[in-house]
Amino acid sequence: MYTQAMDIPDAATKPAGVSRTPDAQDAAFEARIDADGRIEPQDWMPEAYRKTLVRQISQHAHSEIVGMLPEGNWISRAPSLKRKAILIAKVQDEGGHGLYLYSAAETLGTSRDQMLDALHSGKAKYSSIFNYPTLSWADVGVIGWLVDGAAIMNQIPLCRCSYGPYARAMVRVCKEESFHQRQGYEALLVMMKGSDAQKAMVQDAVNRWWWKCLAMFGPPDADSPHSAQGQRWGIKRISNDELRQKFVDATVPQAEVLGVTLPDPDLKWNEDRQHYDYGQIDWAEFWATVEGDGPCNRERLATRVKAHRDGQWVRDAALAHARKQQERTNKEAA
Ligand code: BYC
Repeated sequence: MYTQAMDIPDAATKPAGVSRTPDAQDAAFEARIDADGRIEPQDWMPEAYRKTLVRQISQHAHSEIVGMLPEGNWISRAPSLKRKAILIAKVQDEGGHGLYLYSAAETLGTSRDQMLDALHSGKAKYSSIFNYPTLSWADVGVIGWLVDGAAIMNQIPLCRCSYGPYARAMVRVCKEESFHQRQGYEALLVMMKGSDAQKAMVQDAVNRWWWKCLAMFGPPDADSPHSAQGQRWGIKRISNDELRQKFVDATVPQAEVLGVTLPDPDLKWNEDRQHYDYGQIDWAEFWATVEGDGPCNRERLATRVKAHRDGQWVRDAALAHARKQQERTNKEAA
């Protein structure tokens, strides 16, 4: 899909037979970025740009794969066949997103094995949000509404990321995330028309997930080591704080329609700013979770490592099949 073999060099790559000096390569890259152009796998790029993308795209891929676990827990306990079918489709989509993203990261010269080793050894990060438990069926609806809602807010600007394969993968991912968000919100709307116990279950889930979703956007801009350079390179288009604010502004009216309270006494419309003000996020708790000490970090990682080990026979069988096919082709060609 991302093969470079047939690509014709263009403005930012060296013309055939002409070797560019490092300064000229750098200038061509910067000019392309300044012109809001796309960088493709065959283009020269600074090592720091490549590393930043490998870090972000692989963390994003890990988040999609680990993100299958909290909701996957509920597939066998979904309250109806309809909800079960929707949930299976959603969790399967997340798996697909992980695979596109691993493929996009591979175009930067890293291997799937290297990325998975980093995840399984605890070196690589994945989104903090997936280290919290899903305690009731309402959590599945709230993950769709708030977690996928936050994910879309963060990911729409990534469709314009300067790195082509990542930007293109994000277009499809965002379309699917939009379905995920709607199915979650619709499931909650149905519950909020139900019994008092169902309404209480939704409110409890909102109370537990709200603050974690705000933290998902990453540290405040002033404490975000990668933001300035990420924005300079056109990888990040909108800052962590700006996206968080957009998410709050979009979600408050949705909560009103749903009939739930967002658990923040400081949440109020600010006429001067034309935005909602909101309270303090617990950053100590966020960092503890990111560093491996959240309620489910160990369980999530252990589940992924076991799944990978249990899948070894599938990888072995696929390789044996590919070898056999190759031998047959070679024999026929001989
Ligand atoms: N959790 O300088 P910063 C989904 C780390 S999956 C953990 O702001 P950056 C879904 C950050 O990595 C959603 N770590 O960094 C799936 C960095 O650490 P390192 C996943 C976090 O990269 C299933 C350090 O903090 N989405 O949609 O400029 C079901 C400093 O941060 C978090 C993506 O991955 C966090 N929340 O900005 C449902 C989107 N936040 O690497 C839904 C792509 C920050 O130096 N990624 N850190 O060790 C991004 O947009 C950016 O990487 C971030 C962080 C906004 C997340």
